[in-house]
Amino acid sequence: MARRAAPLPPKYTAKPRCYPPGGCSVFLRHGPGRLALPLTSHRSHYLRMPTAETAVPALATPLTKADFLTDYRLAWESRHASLAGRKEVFMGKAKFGIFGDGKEVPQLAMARAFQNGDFRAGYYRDQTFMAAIGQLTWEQYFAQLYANPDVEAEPATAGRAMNGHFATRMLDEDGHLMDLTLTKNSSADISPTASQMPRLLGMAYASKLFRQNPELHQFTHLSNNGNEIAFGTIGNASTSEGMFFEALNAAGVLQVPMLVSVWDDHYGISVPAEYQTTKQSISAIMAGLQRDGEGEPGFEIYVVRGWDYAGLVDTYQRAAAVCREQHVPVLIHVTELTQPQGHSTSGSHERYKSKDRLSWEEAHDCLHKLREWLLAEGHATELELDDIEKAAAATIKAARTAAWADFFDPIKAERDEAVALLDKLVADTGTENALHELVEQLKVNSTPIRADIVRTMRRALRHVRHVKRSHGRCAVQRQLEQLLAENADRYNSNLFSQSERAVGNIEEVAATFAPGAAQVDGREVLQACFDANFQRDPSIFAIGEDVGKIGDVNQAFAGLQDKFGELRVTDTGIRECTIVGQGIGAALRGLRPITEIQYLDYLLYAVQILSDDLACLQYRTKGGQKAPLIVRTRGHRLEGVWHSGSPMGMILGSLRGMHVCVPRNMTQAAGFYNTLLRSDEPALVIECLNGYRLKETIPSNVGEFTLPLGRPEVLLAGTDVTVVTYGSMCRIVLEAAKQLADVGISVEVIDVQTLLPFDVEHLIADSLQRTNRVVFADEDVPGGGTAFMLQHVLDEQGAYRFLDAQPRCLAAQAHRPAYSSDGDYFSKPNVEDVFDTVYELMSEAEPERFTEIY
Ligand SMILES: Cc1ncc(C[n+]2csc(CCOP(=O)(O)OP(=O)(O)O)c2C)c(N)n1
Ligand SMILES: [Mg+2]
Repeated sequence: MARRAAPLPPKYTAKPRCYPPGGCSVFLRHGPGRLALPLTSHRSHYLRMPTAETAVPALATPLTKADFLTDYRLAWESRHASLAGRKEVFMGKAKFGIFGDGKEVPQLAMARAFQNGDFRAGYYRDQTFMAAIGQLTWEQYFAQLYANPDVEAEPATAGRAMNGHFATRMLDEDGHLMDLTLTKNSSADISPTASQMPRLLGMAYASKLFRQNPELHQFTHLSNNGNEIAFGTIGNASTSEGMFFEALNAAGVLQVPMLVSVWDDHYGISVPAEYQTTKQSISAIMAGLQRDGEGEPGFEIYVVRGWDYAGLVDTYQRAAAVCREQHVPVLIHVTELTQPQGHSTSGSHERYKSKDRLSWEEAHDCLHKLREWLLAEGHATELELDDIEKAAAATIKAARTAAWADFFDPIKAERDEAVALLDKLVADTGTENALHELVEQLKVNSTPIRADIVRTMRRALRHVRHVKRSHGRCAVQRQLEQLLAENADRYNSNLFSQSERAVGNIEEVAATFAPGAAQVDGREVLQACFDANFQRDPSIFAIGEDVGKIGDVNQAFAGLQDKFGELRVTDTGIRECTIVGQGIGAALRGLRPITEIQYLDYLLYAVQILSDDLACLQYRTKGGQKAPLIVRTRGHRLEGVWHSGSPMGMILGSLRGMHVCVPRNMTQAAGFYNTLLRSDEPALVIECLNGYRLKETIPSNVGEFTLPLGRPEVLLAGTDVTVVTYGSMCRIVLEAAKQLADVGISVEVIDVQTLLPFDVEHLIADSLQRTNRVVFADEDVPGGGTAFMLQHVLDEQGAYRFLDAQPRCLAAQAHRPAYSSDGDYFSKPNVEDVFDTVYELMSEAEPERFTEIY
């Protein structure tokens, strides 16, 4: 398709729609003792979609000249930071840069509406906002650009997440949530466009729960009666993503204090709005969300130009007031923004913007407009503003210099220390060799990175491997080990919780069974478990499709909504991605959600957000944030293509940082829930879809007993072959084992119980030491869950040495399972498949005793 030139913004300055009709609203209320901000009519671009008028709130502290100049200074500091950041990348001091230039002014207005206790979920343009709320220093900004791995220097991500990824630290050194009502909070940004939206919804939803559920009023360190707004920011082009629409619809349904700002610069990298958004206007197409009046469901929608400081401050004050007080979600479409330096350091925007567009952007640069406004309104003189701009440049220069020294000096010191040790090695071995050259290279490297140091030391030790272990060689080795440990902490730590509530620290409590305990349907075991946990901890709640009124499609929550109320056991729309996001955001704020995905096959809709957001949260903040969300689902085997899936390979490959429990029955599932609900880590629990009506003995301590994660259970002891499996395959393997016993083969059946973590004590290797033969069986496609188990046992546990026969994997067919009982038999591993696989192993070993069947 031939691309038309992007329309010039001045064309869409066509008559703004104003409300009330006939004129735009007044700016900050005039009043005695208050500095009113006169807003001349020609600049009055504050727009509002038609609705009942809300009162114009006054700023708690009216803005003064000093405030304006503070904002001006911040705006210019931010701009200089962007300009300097780009240069740093081009000088090779950072690998990539994406900056907030052109978006400064609306962020200052947003910051003025942001209060202690509020939360942000945003994206990479928000440096001005983060600085304005006092949660980003310019040194930290540069530290992140340089990827400084020191959490003191770069508290958002410890250099892990690339520049422009903001976050505040919400956990103390012990991994406990701090008092979040006292601070301005930002959840941790991620790169996938619009992925901040699901979490944003959850953070706003938490405010609703804190306000409306009296049982939660005791948690005063988490919320001040639900007064907190969750502020979201998103680029105009990213609103094309499905999860943007899903999150907005859900917020309208839920009526939660979510305030979304769209920074509209007309582009998404090189692609203009005509390719992104119907009518090229997100506010126009979302207009149907607008509520009809106070007390009615829906949104408040505002449109305001991004260079109109006065209009922006006014809009944000109004928007935040209605959002905070009435829990009405708000969309603020901030138009006419620019990108002075283009999208990022990856290329220049001259390639795809016309000359006219570029000159329009120059003329509408929000900083220039802010300057014009300050002068026109008499708030400052040219001289004052010139001085502020100069001072801002100096501030940034100093911050950049300090941040670089802070980043680079320790590396240089490490390099110098390494060189000193390596020089001794060279002295031992002479200079006429490759080792000498290697060390010289490191010595003259003017910009070494840590990999250069470690690489050189590893190669140096390789060179001297034949030399007698000298003092020098041992010293290099010791230093290398220390550096490897330090770098493991810098780059590989904090995937999981380090607190005393990490799953491994939860006290083990055995299940107890009263004599003659009742045999009940599996779903009743779960129901009793949830009942007990809901009573124990008021911060636990469950949401999902059909979870509320009917108590989930398999009835494990039956009756619990009646007992605990609609805010604890809650139906949601069909929206897997934001069901999970709702849980992530609420868990971040200290609540304990259980979010349900109705069937495992539909987890696909949520895998992206689980992977990109939840699973890596602790890692990407180096322990600065946590979201102990439990995702409950069911699957493995039932009927047909979309209700029988067991895509473990997908899960295991994408959810590192979460725990994955695969209980074989509902009692085991209850044990995992009891453990997880006492810990502070996120997990996925996959129940057996065909197990809810099977009879189980209910433990007398059904809400208290805990199961450790990562400990397999031997379901049947045997001596000939070990079969390693989990979930609903356990029953099939046990049945096959019975039939194999009839022909004289003794099978040891092991249920791994959890795939992540996997057999932490290497119990499976112990079993293989006895049986010397192994089959890994599950219902995933070949190369999925079975390959994962095989890698762990043979490679990590080193159990290949115990094997007398080729290890075997028994999985489902490589396609989705077909419908009907025949479809199941021929798609999924069945008893005969297990029997034959084990029998073949024994037939190989003792062909005369176990003669070939076929
Ligand atoms: C899911 C996903 N697809 C593609 C990208 C690559 N990408 C990064 S930013 C961007 C454009 C975003 O444009 P917009 O939302 O308008 O924000 P702006 O950068 O213009 O402020 C794209 C396509 C990404 N980060 N995530
Ligand atoms: Mg854009």
